[in-house]
Amino acid sequence: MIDIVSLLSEVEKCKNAIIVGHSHPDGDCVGSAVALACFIEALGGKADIIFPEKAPRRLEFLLKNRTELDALPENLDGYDVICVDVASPTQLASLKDALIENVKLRIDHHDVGIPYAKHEFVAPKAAATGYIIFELFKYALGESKITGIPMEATDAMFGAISSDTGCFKYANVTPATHITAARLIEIGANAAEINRLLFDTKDKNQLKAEGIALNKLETFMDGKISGIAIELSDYGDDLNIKDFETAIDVARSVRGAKCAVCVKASPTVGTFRASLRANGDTDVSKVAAHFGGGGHIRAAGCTILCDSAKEALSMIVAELEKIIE
Ligand SMILES: [Mn+2]
Repeated sequence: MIDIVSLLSEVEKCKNAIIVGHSHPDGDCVGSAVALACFIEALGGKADIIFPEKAPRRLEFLLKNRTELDALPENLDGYDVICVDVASPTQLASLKDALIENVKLRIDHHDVGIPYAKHEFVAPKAAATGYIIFELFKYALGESKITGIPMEATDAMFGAISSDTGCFKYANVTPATHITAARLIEIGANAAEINRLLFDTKDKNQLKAEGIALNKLETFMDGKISGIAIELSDYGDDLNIKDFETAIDVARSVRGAKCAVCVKASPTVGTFRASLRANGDTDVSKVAAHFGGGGHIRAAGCTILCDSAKEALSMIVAELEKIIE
């Protein structure tokens, strides 16, 4: 684990924080940002939240009554910028240029990444960044720096951990993950409702997108790789790239697939977003890194510039074939 004592002393100095998450914010990123905002407020400070793009609708419940900033302040003097769950500067996307020289703290659990903050607190063994925020709450409580854990933070941290572990299903889950989840439930986290909203609730458009993804499912290397390529034309009139966020799960669920890839055309012509997943020990973050992206061993992503999603998919499959046994 990280040095929680130094982390707390650094966070205590952040009286007017701007908490920043990564592009395409996920449940861990949103939940960790909310929980950290609650923590800084509990210490008597102020905290705002911003992501390169607004949190997707399915994660809005984690924000409760909090609003995201529409834009960064023109001048960051007097603000303490803290990044949560952001592995590398490229993940700051549209906020990168304004922030890159100004990030005071990075709280994260990605082991592959490029350091960019003045103080880096990275715990690769933590299943989620939300886990680290809970460590912070527990330590501060023990030191009587705060008087309690607000329910908003409890739910946000449970959501963060559940989200990054695929509802406690992924290989990143350790006994410590379950113990932490149990503690959060003990102090009131609405576990069943949060898990239902995270995993068993889908917009109609998302289901429609999964249907399209299913139709476009292909396998390679005798079924060891499953892939989906979503072209701009697949979006039709009513779908967009965000509706295809869970299409990767369709590819990942194919029996025998060691690796799954989903490539989606971005609205910017010639730009394709790829998600990679491994069902075993194949390190897909290496392939993502080959294309300038990053992530974890079993879940990673990258952006590829080429002519079609299909072409991007074959480029990735060619790299995966080199590392799959
Ligand atoms: Mn995370």
